[in-house]
Amino acid sequence: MRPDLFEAPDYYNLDELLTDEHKLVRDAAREWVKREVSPIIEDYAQKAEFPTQIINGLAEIGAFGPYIPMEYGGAGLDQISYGLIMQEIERGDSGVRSTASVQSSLVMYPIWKYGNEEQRQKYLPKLASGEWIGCFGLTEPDHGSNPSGMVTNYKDMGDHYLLNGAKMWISNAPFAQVAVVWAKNEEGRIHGLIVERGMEGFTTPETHNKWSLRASATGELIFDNVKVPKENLLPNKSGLGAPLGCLDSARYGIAWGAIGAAMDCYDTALRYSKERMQFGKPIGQFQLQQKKLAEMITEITKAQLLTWRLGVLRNDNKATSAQISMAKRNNVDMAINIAREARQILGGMGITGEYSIMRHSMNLESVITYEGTHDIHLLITGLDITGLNAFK
Ligand code: TGC
Ligand code: FAD
Repeated sequence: MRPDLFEAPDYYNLDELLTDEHKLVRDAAREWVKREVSPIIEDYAQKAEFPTQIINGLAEIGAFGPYIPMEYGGAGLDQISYGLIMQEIERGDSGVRSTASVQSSLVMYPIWKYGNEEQRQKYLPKLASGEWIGCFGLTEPDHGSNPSGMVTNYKDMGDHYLLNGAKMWISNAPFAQVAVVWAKNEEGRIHGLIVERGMEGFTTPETHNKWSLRASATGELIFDNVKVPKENLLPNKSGLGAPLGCLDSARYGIAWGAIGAAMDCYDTALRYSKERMQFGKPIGQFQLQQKKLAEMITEITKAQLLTWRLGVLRNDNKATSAQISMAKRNNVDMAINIAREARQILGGMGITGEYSIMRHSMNLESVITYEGTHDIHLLITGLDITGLNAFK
């Protein structure tokens, strides 16, 4: 892969809306991605392997629990800093951002919000430092968009719970030490359980042959009469709203992350369009190529404004789930379209691993599917504006 020459587009001077702390956090993440991720990521994607050597660096830039209080090892940052870290990491690769999203919003968040003090003290500092990596088990083979139908269940055996079932498409599963697993009790109520690697009957086979998110490890979680200690139940929230609350936090991070992927594709295509000569001119001088680039920067700028505003609402605890859903859907769709157009600007070179665009393009096929598909997010907005529920 070529040297990383990334320069971030900021067409509407949005830096003026950021505090010094935001810029410091973002610039540190940007430098780290240039130094540690860009030089190796294409290789790892080609090998379909997660680069575990970057885990310490992710912890150091605050990517594990950016908004978790410092008393639990988190970085104690606000929601805009959290978003900017996700943007920079996904500028490098969506799979690396996935690992950070899962760790922060799907593992640390539920332990922080729904766990008791002993659970927070036991797990959060180790997750923040990257000593432990976590995963989040909601999706099942027969229940993806409709997690309320899940069949994974546990029974109260007096001194422990007995967990049975299976989860599918789980990011980080093959190497995670800790899994936050959503399962039904005997009354059919959904609860979160912390399952640890090494518990008898718990296995995590890896999912192979992915064409997307190749630098992220995906797997199954299989529970065959797993004895889970009673103290591993998350006591402070139950029902589908508990896992969906975690998704709000993760979807918000993805909205920022998708901007990073789009910025990288745009920046690469812009630079290439000024260097590549055809018919005696740089291709950037042709009107058709300028139209593509002009539309890209317009869409990126709109997404930046939408997402910054969402960050302000989240800092004030005012963002609704439907607002978060809209930003996730819009920004991922924006990024996938930009990746496709940017790839065309590079002609044949666009399909090679010399440039990041094809990898972003393939990654975004997962990003537009996980954390709620594009269709599901359209229906969430539809329900919010009409009051009519298409899911029931
Ligand atoms: P519904 O009846 O609407 O809601 C059930 C309860 O949940 C509450 N609720 C929420 N709470 C917090 N945040 C949200 N976003 C919420 N949305 C709903 C709701 O108020 C209700 O509470 P209560 O107290 O009345 O019981 O549920 P439904 O069964 O009709 O489903 C709605 C639907 C389809 C929108 C939901 O199921 C959904 O979002 N489906 C998509 C599934 C999904 O996103 N799965 C993601 C799996 S994790 C993942 O993909 C990780 S990728 C990892 C990576 O980044 O690498
Ligand atoms: P389905 O729900 O079967 O949907 C198939 C199609 O039907 C989609 O186009 C969908 O939009 C459409 N559809 C479904 N219902 C409706 C409806 N009511 N109206 C209109 N259209 C509808 N899950 C986790 O729990 N943890 C993870 O860490 C995780 N990581 C993932 C990593 C990767 C790489 C991938 C690909 C997925 C991951 N997921 C994870 C799972 C992800 O959340 C699901 O794939 C997603 O929610 C969609 O579920 P599904 O694949 O079963 O598709």
